[in-house]
Amino acid sequence: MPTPIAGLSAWVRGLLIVLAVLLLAAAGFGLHRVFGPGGTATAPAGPAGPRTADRIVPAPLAATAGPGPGYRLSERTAVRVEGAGEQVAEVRRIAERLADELRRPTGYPFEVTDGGPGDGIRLVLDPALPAETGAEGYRLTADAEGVRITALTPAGLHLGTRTLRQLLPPQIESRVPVTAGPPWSVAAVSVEDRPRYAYRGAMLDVARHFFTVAEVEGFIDRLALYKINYLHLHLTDDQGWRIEIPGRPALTAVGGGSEVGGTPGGFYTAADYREIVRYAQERYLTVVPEIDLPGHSNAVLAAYPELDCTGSARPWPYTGIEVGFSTLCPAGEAVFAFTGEVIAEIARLTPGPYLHIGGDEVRAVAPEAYRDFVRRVGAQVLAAGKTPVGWNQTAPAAGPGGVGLLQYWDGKGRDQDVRDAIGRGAKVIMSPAGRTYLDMKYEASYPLGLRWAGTIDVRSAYSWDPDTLIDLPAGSVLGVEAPLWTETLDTPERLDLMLLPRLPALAELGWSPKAGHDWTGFRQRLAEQGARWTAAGFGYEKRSEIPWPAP
Ligand code: TNX
Repeated sequence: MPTPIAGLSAWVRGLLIVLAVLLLAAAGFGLHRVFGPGGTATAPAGPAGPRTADRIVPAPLAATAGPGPGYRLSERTAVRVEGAGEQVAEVRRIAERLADELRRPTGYPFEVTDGGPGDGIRLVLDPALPAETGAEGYRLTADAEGVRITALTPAGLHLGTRTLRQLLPPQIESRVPVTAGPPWSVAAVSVEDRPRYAYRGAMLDVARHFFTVAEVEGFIDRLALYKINYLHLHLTDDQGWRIEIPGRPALTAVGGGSEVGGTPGGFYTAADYREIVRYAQERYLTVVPEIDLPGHSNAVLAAYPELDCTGSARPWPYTGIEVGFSTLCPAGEAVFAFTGEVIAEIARLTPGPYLHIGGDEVRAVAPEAYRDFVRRVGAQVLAAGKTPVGWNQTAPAAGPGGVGLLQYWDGKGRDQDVRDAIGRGAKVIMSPAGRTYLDMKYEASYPLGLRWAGTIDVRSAYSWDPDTLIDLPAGSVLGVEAPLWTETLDTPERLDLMLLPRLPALAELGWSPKAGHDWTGFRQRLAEQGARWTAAGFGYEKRSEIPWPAP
């Protein structure tokens, strides 16, 4: 049957087809919201096409594909800093770091300049942005003229640059020149973004196995990709003490020299620790140091046996993985002199607002004595100018003058204690072991990790809501954290296998609006992160739940 256009001349037919294609393209690329509360993603462009905003992890608050071809980086692309006031120097440092990251794979010079006309990547501090943009929000637009990131703060600009990297092809993560690379293009887009929670953390246990400064910095690199803003370091435990304290040399001389399995361990000098803090800060992560008290303290008891008044110490070195046996003497001036010295030094070395005092799994002390101990140590932390953080067992000691922030990890019927503490003014970080513990196995047969809190595949790491997992008053959850305990993890390669791909699941719960959470879309976006990790030289576990593209 002849179609209605069959009778027209070939020329007119051609014109109609071109018009139809243009109309379809306009409908597809028109101001279409790809993410937003309850929004859905548009179909992703093919792997070779420019990367669109529907591929970002964690998903932004809102992203709109723009008209036109977007922006292509070239030899002439400059990074331009705009704004006035004292924060401009910091924006310049962000620009320098972005330029440096882009130079390595592309080979382009990426000159950093002040404002000026012309195309390029613009970082703009804009006090006229709406207040709801907040301390970490940003806007990013890309069109043929370039990329423009605006924010109220340098932190917001930095986070915008993390999104920009995800809008470029995966090879942009390469630390070495990419010779046969793709075009370095960003699709036309407009992104508006800010986090759901102020606290998005990950913890590394450097006590069960020690990790060097360079290895911790590598860990920070992985967190920074996903807008994680707190690094909690578990610095002390039964198997080792990992930070130098002046006046208490045996802590490291004795307690630093071993780890799980009996290998040599190690510790950080004050300079090492400051370097970790600096590296984290440069990537807008705040270090939260943890000194675990009064339990998990066998290394202290080995170094200073006079602090053991209950006879809880095991012979040193303790290289096993049992928990809950050791405790410092819960009372007496000698123990508080010790905790006071340690807290003062850690507070002195730490610019961030928090100091974690542990408080978990103390089986050898009666509840009253435990509560009084935690209160007193909490007061020492406050006197040192920091907010005390404790695992949820410290809830009875939380409130004014004591622990201000609880890290929720085990249910065990203690939820009411947490609610009571919230009633006294405490806030909560959600780290439920069965969802966020990155040392749990993916499945029972997985060779690494533990399984006391169950197995955690990527889907279960993603499919829960920090606000409602337990019944808490609205507004009491400050954020989320994924702890990585290292009883079974002794190399950075093994850390990677547990961290990736589960960390991005937690990062998205912490950053993206709840209404946009969607496993089907998330696993698609996560699949594309694999090529980024490979380009960056990061290992990951190729879980079959994720539709990784064929190599
Ligand atoms: C529980 S969670 C612990 C740690 C262990 C971890 C192993 C918490 C506060 N305590 O001491 O390393 O389980 O998964």
